[in-house]
Amino acid sequence: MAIRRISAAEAASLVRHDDNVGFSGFTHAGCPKVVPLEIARQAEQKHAKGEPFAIGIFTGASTGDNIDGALSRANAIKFRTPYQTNSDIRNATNNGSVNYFDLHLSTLAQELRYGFYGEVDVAIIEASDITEDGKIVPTCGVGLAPTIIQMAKLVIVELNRWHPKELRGIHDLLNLQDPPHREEIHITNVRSRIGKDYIQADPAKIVIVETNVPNDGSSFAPIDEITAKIGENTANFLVEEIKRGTIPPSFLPIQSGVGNVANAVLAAMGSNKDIPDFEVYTEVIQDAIIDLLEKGRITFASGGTLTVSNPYIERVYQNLPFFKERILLRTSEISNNPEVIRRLGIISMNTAIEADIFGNINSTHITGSKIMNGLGGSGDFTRNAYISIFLTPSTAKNGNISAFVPMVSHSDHTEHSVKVIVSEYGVADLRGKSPKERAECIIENCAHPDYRPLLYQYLASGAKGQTPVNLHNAFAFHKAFMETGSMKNAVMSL
Ligand code: 0RQ
Repeated sequence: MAIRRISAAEAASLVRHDDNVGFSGFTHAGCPKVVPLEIARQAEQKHAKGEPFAIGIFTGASTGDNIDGALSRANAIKFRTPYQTNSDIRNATNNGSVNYFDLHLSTLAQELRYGFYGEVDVAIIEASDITEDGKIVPTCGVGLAPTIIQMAKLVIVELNRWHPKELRGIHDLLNLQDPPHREEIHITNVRSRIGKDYIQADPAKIVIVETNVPNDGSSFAPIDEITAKIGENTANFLVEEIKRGTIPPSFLPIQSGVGNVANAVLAAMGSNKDIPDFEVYTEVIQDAIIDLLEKGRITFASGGTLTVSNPYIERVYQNLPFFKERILLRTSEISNNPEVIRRLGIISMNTAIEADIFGNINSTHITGSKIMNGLGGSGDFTRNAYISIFLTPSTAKNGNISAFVPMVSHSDHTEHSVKVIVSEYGVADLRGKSPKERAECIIENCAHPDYRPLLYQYLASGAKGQTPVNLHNAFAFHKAFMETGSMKNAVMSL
């Protein structure tokens, strides 16, 4: 029997108040676009009638505005995990109207299967193709799709004709076995394939909504002087590591984080002649990776998503056979898997919001309390990398915020996992250094010169001990920013 085709409104009406809903995709790529908008519209109608309506949301990572934006504006979110970047859901989270909990992206699929977060009632999946016997081919981002399809009682497939059905073959899809006898994940190089190019679902639980809607991929900020310099410093550091033999001459696979800084660093690596052609094993494939695949500087990219701007996705789709030979899209459980990251010897490069002078990193919170985006995969990679690198401009907000502070206002990655920090001023190689040596290295090489005297003052005020912190002054920078609008006005009590 053919799978039932229904309208988006009819599909949305199958989602009930209090349901837990899993959405496919990772960032805006691969997310369903039409049904969530309808869910938001129907939620507003229910609220107007005084009826409750809110759902729990599981995703691969951030989503498009049609999910996080529309559903938070409609007050239709019971809880949300993991990682988000939409300003409306960020505001709703920070004003307490959305319950958001953050976790390492690699862990969510297995924790869903373990039952930590209850049932998955509905899976809503964007597909580029589907067969009548239930073989679902995702689009340009995968995320949790195999797990939520397996667990859900109802699978709503948005068959989006904007994506070519010839995408089939670009994915490597599977669910891992559960402990205690999980076998090794047999990925021994970035090109290894261990799964299928589709997800099998029981056709009896599928309904299809046909759509034709473009991605909402916006462009990256142009590379400016500061991000270009961070890129150059990172590339030069990697070249020196090759020269001293700590990175093999054939090089190692690269993970690069999300955002403008990471995009700029990849571009700088691509134009540095002393870095050999390289491979990428990452979660987010951004614009710079497409440029470098075309130039042959990147020879293969394994990721979880093609989070590229729309002109770039069109370039990929116009030359699909070329890119299918060079790109593999995996689930977040595999793209970010600690076992694989450790085995392949990934060099991780992620962006910090702030770092403290001892090497602890805050990737997620502004002045301790307000969430920015979330942890994403930064922890999956940082804790398991061959070398973990953090990148950051030395200041933010016209120089009034120093990215290097006495103590981070929120801690995501500890001094034990962070090996190298890079700013536009230079590179702090923290390997083999005591906390005091790390502090001097970070202040001297990475902090903005305007903040170095204050940071040295803080260090000098530190208590005797292994780590010279001063609990009276630890948040002097943040306090000065909150009270005067600039960390430059920090006062140390000595
Ligand atoms: O704000 O946009 O208002 O100007 O933060 O900063 O410098 O443009 O950097 O786009 O690379 O994002 C850490 C947020 C950096 C991101 C973060 C303000 C700054 C600007 C953005 P404006 P930039 P990026 C893989 C890995 C965590 C998840 C992760 C992120 C805005 O990289 O979310 O690594 N990382 N995932 O002005 C106040 C500070 C600030 C500050 C920067 N100290 N205080 N504002 N900003 N530092 C991907 C996935 O997991 C999917």
